[in-house]
Amino acid sequence: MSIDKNDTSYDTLYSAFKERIEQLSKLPKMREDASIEQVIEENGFSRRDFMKWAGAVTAMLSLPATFTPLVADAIKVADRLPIVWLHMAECTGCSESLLRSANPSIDSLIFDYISLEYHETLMAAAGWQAEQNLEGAIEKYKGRYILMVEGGVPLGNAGSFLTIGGHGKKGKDIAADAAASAAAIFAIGTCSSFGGVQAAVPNPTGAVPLSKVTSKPVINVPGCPPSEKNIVGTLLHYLLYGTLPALDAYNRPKWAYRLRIHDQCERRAHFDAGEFVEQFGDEGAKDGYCLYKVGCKGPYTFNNCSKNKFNQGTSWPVQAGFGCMGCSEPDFWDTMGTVGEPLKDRLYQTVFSGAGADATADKIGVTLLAATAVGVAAHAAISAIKPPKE
Ligand code: FSX
Ligand code: SF4
Ligand code: F3S
Repeated sequence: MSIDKNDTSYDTLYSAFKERIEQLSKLPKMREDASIEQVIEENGFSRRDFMKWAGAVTAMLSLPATFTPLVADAIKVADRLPIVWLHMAECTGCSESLLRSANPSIDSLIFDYISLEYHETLMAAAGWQAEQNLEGAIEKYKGRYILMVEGGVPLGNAGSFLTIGGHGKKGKDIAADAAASAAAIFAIGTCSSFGGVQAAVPNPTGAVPLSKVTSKPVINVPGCPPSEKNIVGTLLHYLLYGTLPALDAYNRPKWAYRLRIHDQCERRAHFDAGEFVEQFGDEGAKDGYCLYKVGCKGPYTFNNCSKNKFNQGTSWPVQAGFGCMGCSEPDFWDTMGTVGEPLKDRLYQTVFSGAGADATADKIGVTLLAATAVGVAAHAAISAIKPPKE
């Protein structure tokens, strides 16, 4: 049964998911050593923890709670989808956000469990063997594997950056060839989605988003790094639906990126009341006031960080008291102004405005952001008539 996007009834969706999980479960198991339940249990999580996690992911994907057992079942067949993970120009923070933790979360364990057929940070192979592994995985799982790419693709200097392997293949060609035979393509992190830090002015390596080296659809999962939940959730969504998710104007899954940081922020009441941190360490900071005046870019940024958080769900930038830097927006290094200072009424413009934008309600164009800027400026003005908290 394929999922009819016009039939939104949950009964139909439930049956379609069930059928898809059954189909996937018939594919060869790629991990013979252990089931995901075993892996989770061995790492100190109970079945109750696992179901609680599945319930949270179900809600995150905007599905009703009755779908929780299905989400849990989907995880059990997650090893049936082979994954090729490439590193382009980046800091490996995206992989690190999932993998390098003393106490792995359920998301990290799942990431570890899925069939990573090729991942340069994790695999033992090097040189010729690594190159062969990649070519072998692409050939063996042609049209079936999911391609996840971390990092921008440098096109400068005739694309000679990231030339690796025995055949001296260029990074841009490795990415383009892997994309050509993939069933689905996910750009993991802001670098892969939008170019990221290396694409910041003056962009010495000519770094571009992954979508510039393939004509196939690319789902962007930005954030520098993205949360582990948004990475695993994107995979799960594909597992369940078998199709690409609804996307916003920048090809980000709407289930994760449709709302602004500012609209889901625990400090929002202080913003509305005109109560701002005036400088780091002041009394307002101690009382958890709004961070807008010390540079929070939450009003211009679309992401679900306050819900998912980082470091095993312990905190996120605003909770930590620094504010949002806009890391899931295109070209945030260049367009979000000075760190620690507000954008005020400056218009937020990106090279993507118009080019990649569609005409949906989530058009993150100048109009919306200009309106936001006015709203922000008006609220910030309230604090001018309220004495700052000493
Ligand atoms: Fe780093 Fe990933 Fe930032 Fe980029 O993350 S955390 S520079 S988004 O590609 O490794
Ligand atoms: Fe939260 Fe930042 Fe918005 Fe203030 S400006 S309410 S800290 S997102
Ligand atoms: Fe990035 Fe802002 Fe979230 S800086 S991690 S989008 S709070």
